[in-house]
Amino acid sequence: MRVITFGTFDVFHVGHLRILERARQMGTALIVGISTDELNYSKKGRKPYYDLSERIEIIRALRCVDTVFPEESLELKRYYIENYKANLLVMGDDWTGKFDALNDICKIIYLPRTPSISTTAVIEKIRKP
Ligand code: C2G
Repeated sequence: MRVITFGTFDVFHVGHLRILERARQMGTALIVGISTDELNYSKKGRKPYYDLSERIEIIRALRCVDTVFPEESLELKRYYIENYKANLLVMGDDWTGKFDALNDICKIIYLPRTPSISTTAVIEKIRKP
């Protein structure tokens, strides 16, 4: 089973690590689409703290990750899944139901997010005097 997942993974934290490790355990290879800075801006209305090349470098270095590529648009999932020959799409449960239309080409699993941690919370905590 080749697993694919997507995300920005800005200011990498343990919630990111856990979903990647869980996704990898569900198959034999893990492919990760990393949102471009422009896609993140369109999703969240702000530039990521780390730019795409830094985020790619970090994710690529993880033991649980086999392949990384830039995710340029949310609408290109079908193309990416076919291109990377993935047969399982894993997403955090904040996306539950959003990608179900792809179930004709792959299995889809939404995993629970790690509670109480997010990139925004980390940045706010560091900023506090
Ligand atoms: N995540 C998690 N627990 C957290 C925070 C994040 O499990 N506490 C998961 C998210 O559910 C997601 C992954 O980590 O599956 C990456 O999170 P983000 O960088 O916030 O990615 P997101 O903006 O959801 O991008 O094509 C879809 C998008 O590109 C997904």
